[in-house]
Amino acid sequence: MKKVALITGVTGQDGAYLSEFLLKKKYSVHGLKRRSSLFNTDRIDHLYQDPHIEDRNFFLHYGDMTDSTNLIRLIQEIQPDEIYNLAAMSHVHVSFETPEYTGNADGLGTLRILDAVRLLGLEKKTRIYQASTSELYGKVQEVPQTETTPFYPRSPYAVAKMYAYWITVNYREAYGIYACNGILFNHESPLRGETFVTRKITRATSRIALGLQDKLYLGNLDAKRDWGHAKDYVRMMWMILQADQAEDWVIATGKTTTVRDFVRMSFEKVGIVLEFKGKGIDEKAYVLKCNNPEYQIKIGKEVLAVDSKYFRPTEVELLIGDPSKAKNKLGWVPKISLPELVEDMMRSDLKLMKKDQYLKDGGYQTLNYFE
Ligand code: NDP
Ligand code: GDR
Repeated sequence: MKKVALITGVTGQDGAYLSEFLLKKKYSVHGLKRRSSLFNTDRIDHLYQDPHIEDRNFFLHYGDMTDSTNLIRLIQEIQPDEIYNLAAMSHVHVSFETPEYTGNADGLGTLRILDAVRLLGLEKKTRIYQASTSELYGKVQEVPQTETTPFYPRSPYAVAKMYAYWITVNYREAYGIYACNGILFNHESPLRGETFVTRKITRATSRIALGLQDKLYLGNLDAKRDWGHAKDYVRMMWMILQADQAEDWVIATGKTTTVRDFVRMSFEKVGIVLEFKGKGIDEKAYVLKCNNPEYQIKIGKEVLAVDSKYFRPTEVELLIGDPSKAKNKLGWVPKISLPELVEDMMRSDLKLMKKDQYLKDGGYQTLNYFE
């Protein structure tokens, strides 16, 4: 019998990689997608199957984390062996603008999934993975952060995810549901949303090298993150649900890097060496050397400045996870290093931006949004 999985947030970065992963494992994969006025399935279009063919193994359903009736009906119809609850308003900065919605989708949305499983009597059948986050640690209490480090959330997003974390633990203890939190540290890829800092940097670096953009504006360059590759992290989501016992797990690389160094690494991938000058809001970066004759970029050109609009009302300064439990108990280790991640993202964005250059030269409009 094929295993059946339901992925909420199937159109997101992790949803796309997890769908690929589970389809390779011969799962029947059902994804929850929101209705949108534009197509929002770019990341999973290569997996799409015409609804008219027989023997399909990839199915999309309209739904929303704020709609209990929809979630209950879908779970009843699909009868999933595994639910991966990845859907969320996942942007930390945006959560300060939409705190109530974030609480509803990210916090109560998780309760809706757990309670649907309970109401439908699926407690013994359906295993649930909850997409928890290193943002729970927030203000530094301990370094590196482990499964026992106290939480101190610093944004409406993190507070909503803290509710989701504990309601997952509570439903496990109260009703015996196999429900686990994966406390995942930042993970990136060529499919990362364009407004998260890594992707914003790799897109801008490519555009600046190609002469399509003048400058990159960022916020806090001193923030440190433990960055891994999303492909490694979705593998662990699946491993978590195959373990003998339902538990909570930290998934991280154990290394941390500043935003500034991520910028430096991205520019180095196109042969551009940067020099950073100034501090805080006045910090800027200039081209010191360009080792690639393909790019006509002037030495001394200012390519990066700080804009306070990207500062958060409360910031998470330092994240570094200790993945020892995942390594020792499940044998998980990340296979893709940070330089390889930057390489992967830069290769992909350079290709995309060369397409933009071609379109622009042909007089067509290209995406011009850099928030
Ligand atoms: P993305 O932002 O790329 O994807 C989020 C997904 O959730 C999208 O499919 C989005 O749909 C969907 N979604 C948002 N709101 C709703 C809603 N109300 N109802 C239904 N679907 C909704 O996130 P990632 O793939 O990066 O992350 C996956 C999960 O893991 C998220 O819960 C995130 O908070 C969490 N996480 C992510 C980490 C990371 O570094 N990437 C680290 C730790 C946790 P649409 O495409 O229509 O917008
Ligand atoms: P984060 O990711 O908040 O860690 O949440 P993001 O990439 O948005 O920010 C990382 C750090 O970079 C700093 N920063 C900027 N961030 C953005 N987005 N844009 C900027 O211009 C900029 N300049 C500096 C931020 O201040 C921050 O310190 C991600 C999301 O995927 C969450 O859903 C997930 O839970 C956590 O990772 C783990």
